[in-house]
Amino acid sequence: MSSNFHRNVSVRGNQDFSDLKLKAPVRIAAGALGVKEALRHSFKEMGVVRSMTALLDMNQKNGFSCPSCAWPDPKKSSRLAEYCENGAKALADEATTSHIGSDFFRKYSVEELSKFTDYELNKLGRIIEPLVIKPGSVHYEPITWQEAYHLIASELKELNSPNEAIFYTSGRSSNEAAFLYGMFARALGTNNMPDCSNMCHESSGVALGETLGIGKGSVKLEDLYGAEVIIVAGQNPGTNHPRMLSALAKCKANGGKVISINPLEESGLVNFKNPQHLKGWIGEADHIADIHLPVKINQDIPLIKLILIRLATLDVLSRDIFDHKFLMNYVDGYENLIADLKTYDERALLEQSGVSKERVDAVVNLLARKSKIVVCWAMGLTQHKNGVENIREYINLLLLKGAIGKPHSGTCPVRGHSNVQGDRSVGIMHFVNKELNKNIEQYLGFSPPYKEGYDTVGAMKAMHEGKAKFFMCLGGNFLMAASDTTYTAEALQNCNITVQISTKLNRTHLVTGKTALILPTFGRSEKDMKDGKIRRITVENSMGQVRQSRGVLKPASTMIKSEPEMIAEIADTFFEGKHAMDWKALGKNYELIREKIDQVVKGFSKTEQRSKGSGYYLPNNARELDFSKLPNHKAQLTLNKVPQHKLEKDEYMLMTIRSHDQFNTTIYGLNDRYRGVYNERRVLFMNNEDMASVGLKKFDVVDISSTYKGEKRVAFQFKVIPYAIPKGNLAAYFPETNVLVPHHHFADKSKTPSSKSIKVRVHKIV
Ligand SMILES: Nc1nc2c(c(=O)[nH]1)N[C@H]1C(S)=C(S)[C@@H](COP(=O)(O)OP(=O)(O)OC[C@H]3O[C@@H](n4cnc5c(=O)[nH]c(N)nc54)[C@H](O)[C@@H]3O)O[C@H]1N2
Ligand SMILES: Nc1nc2c(c(=O)[nH]1)N[C@H]1C(S)=C(S)[C@@H](COP(=O)(O)OP(=O)(O)OC[C@H]3O[C@@H](n4cnc5c(=O)[nH]c(N)nc54)[C@H](O)[C@@H]3O)O[C@H]1N2
Ligand SMILES: [Mo]
Repeated sequence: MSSNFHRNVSVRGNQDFSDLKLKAPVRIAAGALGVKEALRHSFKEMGVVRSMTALLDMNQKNGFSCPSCAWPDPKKSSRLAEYCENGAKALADEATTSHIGSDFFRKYSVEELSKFTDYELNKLGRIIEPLVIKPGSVHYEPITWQEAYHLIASELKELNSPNEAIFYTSGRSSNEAAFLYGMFARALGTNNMPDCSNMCHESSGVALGETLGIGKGSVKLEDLYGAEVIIVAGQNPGTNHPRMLSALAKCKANGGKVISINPLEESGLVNFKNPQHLKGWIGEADHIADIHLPVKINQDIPLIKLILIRLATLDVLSRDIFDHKFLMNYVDGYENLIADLKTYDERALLEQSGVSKERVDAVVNLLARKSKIVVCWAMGLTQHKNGVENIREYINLLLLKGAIGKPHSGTCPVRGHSNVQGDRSVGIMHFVNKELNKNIEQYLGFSPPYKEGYDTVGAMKAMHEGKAKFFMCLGGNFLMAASDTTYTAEALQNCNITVQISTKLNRTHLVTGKTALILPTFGRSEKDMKDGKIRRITVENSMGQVRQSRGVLKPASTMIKSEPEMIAEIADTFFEGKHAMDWKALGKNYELIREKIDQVVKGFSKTEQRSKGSGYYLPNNARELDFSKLPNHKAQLTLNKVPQHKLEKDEYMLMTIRSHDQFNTTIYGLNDRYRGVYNERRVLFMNNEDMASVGLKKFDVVDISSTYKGEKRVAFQFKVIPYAIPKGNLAAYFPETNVLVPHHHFADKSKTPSSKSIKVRVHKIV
């Protein structure tokens, strides 16, 4: 395999096909099969004793917070353990007893390692000592922690400006680590803090900020239980947030209805067995979605507009479909919105949405008489050019119905990484928060920068153009997570140094700057001991609740360090002990970090005590109906354009989605049983009629290409499989298809890469 990259590394890994098999999709999510899968993974990776110790403490009050998604824990957690198959897989993955140290890296060069697939790289196990690869060398070798700190400090000192340094964060870290990391970047003098949420829920943050004055959701878990209608839009909870299915089932048991809006009929939404109840093991499955609207990719706006028009027509007659009292008191823009809705043609909207009239009728009839409505959403709405507008259109629906700031109604952007929301709260952001900056000056004693920094796509470009030379990552797998894989690889290789704080090996460790460091750290399930005591950290879940987390397992090695401690040591080495903040002390004692967070970050207070037990909620202005930060002190209805994609005759719209056996770029296995796919990830889901019309048969091998601004990008060799997906639409897995997303193809305002709407062509090669 030849490569254009230094050290001859490959950005793709081995491309041989495995033995692809298709079966009928498993339609029932979770249940006994889910538990069996979870235990199988755990026992294989960590053995029975370690597995049971960890699983019984996960998401329990004195245990640790699940490292997988950010779904909150119920008040009364079930004795059968509050975890799901994916949480257990994430745990097994981080607490695995397979380890790799310097011997391993002496044996394999980075070129050889880069031929492994992402699945194989992850399987190698935990990294157990700090490592460096020097310019001219092709092997990682051991380095002491002190040498690593000094290397980082000296590279930082060589920069012409602090803005040549970039500090990326993935959402698995703790509030304590993220706070120190963000404050170190600011103390150095830069706001270059891209984070995974730029690629994830940034569109939600922007849309919610503009319309409701807070970039987070407004509901608590209990709100879902009593909702009359829950809309699940652009989200696949059976795979990505399985514990959410219990909340949906509870809502239904209380008489609520669930509407799914998704190009695919995803398994968890069809049938669900709750493994936490006996009935879930032996009894019947709950049917979750009452109505499924198979919207075409990125046609949510026409669909919701149509629903709003139909509701508005009913409201003209009875005046009780919309909540006029609520609109009068709390909402701006009603007349404008109604006038705008009148300019659309219902038939054209229906046609564009791809949904049948009967199903739209059913949704209109249901919504007309209900007011307790929750909208849940994830990447199916955010990762489009108009991601911000997508979400604003759904918020229009909630505002018209008065479904904000009342029990059992509101917004529920379902977060991805387990602490992505906490990271942002405590200061990981590329933009400037003036209030935070003032508090930093007052309580931390230094002046933070006031110039906006790079977000993810900005960071890629800056490195590519040679404007940034130092790239550090607090977790994550930047190369594979970011768009435009080849461009991102070139960007990383332009750096003088890339530094990864990681648990496990991934491709970002192989396609690196001239020098690269791997600083191995604890997983959340592991005991972080200092002077004979276990230290605890805090995290914030998807609903704004802050709680403690404390590891229970023996760490993978005695040579790894905690994230807060190593960040503090780096800062202390850089400042040579001379800085307004006492970094060394903070790195030792996290209580001191929590004190600083309480002083500096709005809404945090007495975290030391209040994060114990089930934790505490951060303030939420939308929940209180306080819109004082917005124009006229009111929530904002918005006018959102219907998207026009202008596809060429041979172009399709492709969305890049997750399989059931992965956590983002970490590939646990090659199966996606909920979609009936086994042993292979390079597959292209295609509508049967589309296949027939271009003469493609099951398992034909194709290349997929995208052409933007005259540049063609190709994802090589995918096997076509027939699937129930709207005509003209395609789906394939992320990150294999990230090569197709141009670095300049992102959402307006939020700059979230448009990884769910990529115009592509399909070329048969075999
Ligand atoms: N097991 C597991 N859990 C995870 C993750 C994981 O990789 N594995 N990742 C975590 C992270 S970081 C995140 S952000 C979340 C992601 O959670 P999801 O957003 O559920 O993940 P995706 O697979 O990206 O799924 C997007 C869904 O949106 C639908 N969709 C795509 N385009 C459109 C559209 O235009 N309109 C509508 N209405 N629907 C559309 C797709 O069919 C798919 O069902 O999950 C988190 N939890
Ligand atoms: N095409 C396309 N691209 C996408 C998406 C998509 O749907 N389609 N989704 C986007 C989304 S929603 C997200 S959130 C991003 C994800 O982007 P990232 O957060 O950058 O990627 P992950 O795959 O979650 O990172 C996995 C790595 O994190 C490290 N890790 C795991 N646990 C820990 C820990 O406890 N501490 C530390 N320090 N490191 C740890 C391990 O080394 C592991 O290899 O990808 C985005 N990219
Ligand atoms: Mo995410």
